[in-house]
Amino acid sequence: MSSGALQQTGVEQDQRIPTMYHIPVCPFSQRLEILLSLKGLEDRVGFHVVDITKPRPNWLLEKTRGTTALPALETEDGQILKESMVILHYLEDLFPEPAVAQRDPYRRAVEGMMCAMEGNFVAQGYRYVMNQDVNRRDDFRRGMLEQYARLNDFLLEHNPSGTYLFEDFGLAETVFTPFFMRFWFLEYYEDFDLPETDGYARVRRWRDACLAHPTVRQVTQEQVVKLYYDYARGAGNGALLPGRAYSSFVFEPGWKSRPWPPKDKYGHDATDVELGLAQ
Ligand code: GAZ
Repeated sequence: MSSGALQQTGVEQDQRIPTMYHIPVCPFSQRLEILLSLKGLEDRVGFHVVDITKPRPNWLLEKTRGTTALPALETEDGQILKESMVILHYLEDLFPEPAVAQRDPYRRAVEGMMCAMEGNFVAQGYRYVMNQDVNRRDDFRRGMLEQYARLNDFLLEHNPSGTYLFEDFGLAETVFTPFFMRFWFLEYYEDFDLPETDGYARVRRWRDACLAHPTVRQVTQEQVVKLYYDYARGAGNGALLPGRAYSSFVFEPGWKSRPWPPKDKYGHDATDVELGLAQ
């Protein structure tokens, strides 16, 4: 569970606090967990876990008016907010102290420009892990490196000698770190890592500091590698692969008890039994 020590509330939750509906190990939800952890406010939001491998319950679809993507936040007075970036800013406004986002207009704009780079970065990493054509591996690797090079250049422009975008781990770090963690699946399934060259030194320093930060421990590398096996075989979002009865995102059996999946994602289809999902 990515909710860790966070409070778990049911449908009959205490309406005096906002409630987050989320999928464990969802990187978009982890952004909100990191933000609350930075503020020391984990207990000010209730967390309700939703199983991505099952159809959404009707009571939840009613709340979201039919959309299935999570996270969704139910405010104290029962309004529904969607989109992790929107919810991040809402929580930042609702609980302004300590500030995680920049307050100065110029700095806020710089932070905003970096956050605006997340979409392409995320999309490239997921296209890469989901690629099933062994002949296209190099194209995806190059595309991923180009994304890191852009981040490197941005950091060199705005804070060449620092570690984070500004002095401390802030909003840009909150937005990107869950994907640095998900991209552990690229190390495992694609043998991808940043080259140890000057062209990536600044973004490497940033990424490594983000990964080492005490507020980002909601998921582990082992958990990401095991749960995202199906993505590495081309099936995203809890979808079932041919010949399989269980998604690698199921809650039971828990990921800790399962063996590490085969590293060669272009090899044979691992079975439910081989993945520790069935006896
Ligand atoms: N833009 C939304 C946000 O909150 O920022 C995205 C939320 C989202 O995609 N949530 C996923 C979900 O609920 C779980 S995490 N999916 C089930 C459903 O029914 O929609 C997905 C991607 C992607 C990269 C990562 C993920 C992912 O594309 O990890 O595309 C759908 C999903 C690059």
